[in-house]
Amino acid sequence: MRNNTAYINKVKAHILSHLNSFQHSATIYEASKYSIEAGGKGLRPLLLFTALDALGTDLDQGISAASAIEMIHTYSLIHDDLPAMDNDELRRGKPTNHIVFGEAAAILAGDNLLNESFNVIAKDQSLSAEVRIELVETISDAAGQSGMISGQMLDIEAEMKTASLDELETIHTFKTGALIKAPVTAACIIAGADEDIQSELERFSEVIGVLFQIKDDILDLEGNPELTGKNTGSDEKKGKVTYVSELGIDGAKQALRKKEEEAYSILNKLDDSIAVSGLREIVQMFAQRDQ
Ligand code: GRG
Repeated sequence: MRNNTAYINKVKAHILSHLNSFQHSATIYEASKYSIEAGGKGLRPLLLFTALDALGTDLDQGISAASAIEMIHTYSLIHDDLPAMDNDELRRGKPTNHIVFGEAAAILAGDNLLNESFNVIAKDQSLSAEVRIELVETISDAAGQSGMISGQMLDIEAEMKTASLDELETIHTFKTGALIKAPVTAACIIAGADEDIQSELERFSEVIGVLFQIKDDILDLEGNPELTGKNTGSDEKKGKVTYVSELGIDGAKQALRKKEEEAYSILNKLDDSIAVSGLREIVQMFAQRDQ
């Protein structure tokens, strides 16, 4: 796991070196760089490297896919913070991209990161053309209308009405879950994983995707604003339906524990075939994070 954490720095360096290699606008480069360097935890790259490790594959092979997913995650946060969406002035305790660079540059920096994410994979000569195409298909499915984009739209529409818990789960499966599943699928593609192992690992990623969101809602209410970079209770104040608003704080904590148990039980089943200890640490980290 420690080794995988070092790889997150490699990912950020890889993204910046890619962006710096052929840019024509200093503003777009600086605005893209600002959010890549703004202190994201790198959970999605960490998940990709940990899954690769579990599958016994060289972590260097995951750098382009991990970079692409982190770039898409970063773009989604830049756009999510815009006045037309969540209208947030702080992210990770720092001024949001549009506050520093203005709305037009923030929109373009987000667009830039999305487009360049696929370029990073296309340019990775260490992967076969077939693997690169499969990665582009998986990651664009997760980011586009089959995943995050639809989730974001459903979430915006849900603010106009009272969403049920089922609707909330659907929203998060697409909005947040898709980009948590993508690193695991990407690792399986790169490693050429056995079909059954891939399907169990994907089920695992779906469970920790929900766990991640429940924890996010708990932190939104109880977290330290200096660490999380958000106003405590901010989603509640915006009238959004959350796991906490639906289940109460104790119910949300119980739901979190249930997802933790489900994740561990999948890993216990996989224990004979792959090296699951790093993935166990990820469950712990997702459930116990304070930011
Ligand atoms: C605008 C196209 C578009 C999509 C936005 C994911 C998303 C869709 C918006 C983010 C809103 C949000 C705060 C959701 C809660 C879960 C989440 C994605 C939290 C941030 O992820 P972390 O904790 O972020 O991995 P860091 O800052 O560590 O990178």
